[in-house]
Amino acid sequence: MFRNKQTIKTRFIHKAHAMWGKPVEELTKNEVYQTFAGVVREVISENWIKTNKAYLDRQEKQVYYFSIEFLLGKLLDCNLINADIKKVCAEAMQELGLDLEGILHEEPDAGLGNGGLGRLAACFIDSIASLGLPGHGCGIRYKNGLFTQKIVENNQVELPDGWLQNGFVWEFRKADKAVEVRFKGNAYMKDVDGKLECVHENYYKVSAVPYDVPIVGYKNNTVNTLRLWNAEVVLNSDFEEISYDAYKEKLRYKHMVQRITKILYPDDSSYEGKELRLVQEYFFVSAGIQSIVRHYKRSGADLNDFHKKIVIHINDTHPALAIPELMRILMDEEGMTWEKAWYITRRTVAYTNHTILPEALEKWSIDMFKSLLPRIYMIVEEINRRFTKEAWERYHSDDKMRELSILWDAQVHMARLAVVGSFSVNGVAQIHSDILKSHTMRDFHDYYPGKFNNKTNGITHRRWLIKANPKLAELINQSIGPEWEKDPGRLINLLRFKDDKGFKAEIDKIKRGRKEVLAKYIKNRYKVAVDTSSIFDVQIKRIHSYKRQIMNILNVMAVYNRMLEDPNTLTIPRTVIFAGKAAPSYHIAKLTIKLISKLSDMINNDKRVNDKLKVLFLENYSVSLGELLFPATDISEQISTASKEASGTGNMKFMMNGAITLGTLDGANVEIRNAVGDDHCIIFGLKAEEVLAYYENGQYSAWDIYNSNIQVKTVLEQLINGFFPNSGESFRALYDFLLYNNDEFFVLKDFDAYSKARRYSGEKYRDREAWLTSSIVNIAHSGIFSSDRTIKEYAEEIWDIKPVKIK
Ligand code: 4GP
Repeated sequence: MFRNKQTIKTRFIHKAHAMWGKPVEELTKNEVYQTFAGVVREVISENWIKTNKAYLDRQEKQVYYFSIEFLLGKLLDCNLINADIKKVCAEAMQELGLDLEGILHEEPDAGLGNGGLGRLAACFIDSIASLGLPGHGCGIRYKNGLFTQKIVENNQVELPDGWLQNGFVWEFRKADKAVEVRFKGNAYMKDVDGKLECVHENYYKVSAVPYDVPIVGYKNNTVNTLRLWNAEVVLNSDFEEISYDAYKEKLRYKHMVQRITKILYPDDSSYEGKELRLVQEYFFVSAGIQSIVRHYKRSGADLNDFHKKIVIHINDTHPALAIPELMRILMDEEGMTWEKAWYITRRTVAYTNHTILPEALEKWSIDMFKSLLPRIYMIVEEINRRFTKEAWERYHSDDKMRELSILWDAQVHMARLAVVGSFSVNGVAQIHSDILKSHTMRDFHDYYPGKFNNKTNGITHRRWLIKANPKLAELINQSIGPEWEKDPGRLINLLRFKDDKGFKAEIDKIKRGRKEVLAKYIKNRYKVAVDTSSIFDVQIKRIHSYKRQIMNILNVMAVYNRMLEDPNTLTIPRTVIFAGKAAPSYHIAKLTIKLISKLSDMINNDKRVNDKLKVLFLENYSVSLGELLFPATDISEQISTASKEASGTGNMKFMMNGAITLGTLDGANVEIRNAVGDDHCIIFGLKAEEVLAYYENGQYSAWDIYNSNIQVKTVLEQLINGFFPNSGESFRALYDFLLYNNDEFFVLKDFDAYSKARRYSGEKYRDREAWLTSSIVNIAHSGIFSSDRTIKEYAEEIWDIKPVKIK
């Protein structure tokens, strides 16, 4: 009933009166946004209620996707598109004298994630709902998202991201569904009438209050739930006595509780930081599982069938405590035996690994773990005792135990716990899954050969094409019809147009238009004029040594050097764009930003080159900035050291918007290359096997390259020889990292191949017709990288869940 223009207008006016006591003309921009989003929220709620009821009635199996990050970005536009009310809303707003595009801008980004893993979770819940699958997200309602990045005098500065300041329109606080989570204290087993029972006492309690966010499926009436947990104090009678000590204790407790959901990624360089992260992990996992079990029991189903009706998918190891927590609930609260509880748990939990970087594989000191979660520790110890006993009987080998034991070297190894306690372990691209099996988790793969599988990542084409690039989506609709929106594999039909002059001209025009939009943004914000006929060459992702932004910028330095000698070096002007955040305590990453920013100042102000070359570092990379950048890009930089990037998903967003990949055979680049063919992407550099072999045989020497390659030597020396004015010794650490640390990520080794690939990309771009064909071929093949394909595979091959139709 809300779906016609008149009702939307009437609702809007009433809501404005009720919320602000003002007529529409007097509303501020933000008030307009909140009012409008409030109306949309009402439209969505109807189907939300229906969906929940259908799930309860039908008792279909459901999946819960547990993730410590959900990098949602803005939701309003996507909700309008998915609920199929964008057009009617735009008209209604226009008749009220308001502009929908302006309203959409007002929404803050929900930046509850660092990067790939968090954005993947957001794409997944969108696809789950859009495929009509019964599935929900479970995470943390951080009061501050990832920091806001500013570049001040070439340095990254981190400011708090208070995204909740004006409230979050999409959340529904469900105070009646709060649960209690317990920390610390002591736990022991006690004989009660001949039966051992666990006693956990002297713990402190935290109230976990859910905030539910509706996740709207694409034109299918399904509305699933993302449940985000907030930590709150438990008003406890113990504190009622108002002595000074009690008051102090109360304040201390309050402070401790509020910290839990205050920030996204506490600095874990200190003990307190690490402990807080573990607190967060247990907090949301315990709350999530308690609420699932409670809901399940209320539905009247038999707990013995839990695994037949529920899947808990853990997005990396941050939620791996789901395993001992489910065991705890089934045994301590539901009275099951160990054997029964383990049988159910191992059939309920599935695990995705997202990285093979050793520093990212979570480990906790046993001392910390045990003191924070005494009962959970007892359970982990018992899981490990039983597992290692079995493994010992099979191998009788200390070497094997070192690789397999969950408890080793005074640490709890979370990935091992996740493998032992789950029924499925998957990597996120074929090459990554293969490396997991052959290297990182080789011994586990030998032990449980059937457990490992691959699910190549994907991205939601609704956000990354339909929303981010509406003109391209419209052109596709006109050319192959709208069926691809529900079945993105059909984008392949665009191949028909790969040599069609008229179609190519349209593609060219759309890209040009998006480059103009980006150029305008850059001009307004950075006062730099960029040439829209230059190649937009873009690397946007977290700043990390293995992603090798450093190789990109060193190449720009080399090009700059050459241009000063020969102004005709660059045949086609190029605009090199970077964006991405560095973790606050990651020194080398912050220096990389500084180097980019310094060089950008130099080049953009150097009249000798700046009509041909520009370099930009765009601040505060976010989902919304990505939506501006992906459609405007010509060249997608995917240059990680082969074997290191588990998948990448930015690579998919670029190709879907017609950019050409310039990359190594790493992560999903391999599958992109296989799909589009060598003529439509640019591949260079060491292969994963070669990189892994160097790590094993130790035969790489960065100094050899430095001494034999004059270009490499020159740019490295420029880091320390005063080439950058007023920089003193700033960049010596980068120089040392590349040389004295023997260039762990093979930047120097790949440097020449990369420079050649970049030069080749310029030549390729010059042949406009061929370039546009490549662009179309990329868009046509991008359907397989829709997260709908990925989620179908999860649903069929791991979760065993089926769509539920909502009338
Ligand atoms: C990322 C991986 O680095 C990236 O390759 C992958 O595409 C993404 O997960 C989603 O699977 N990992 C993380 C992380 O973001 O925090 O480990």
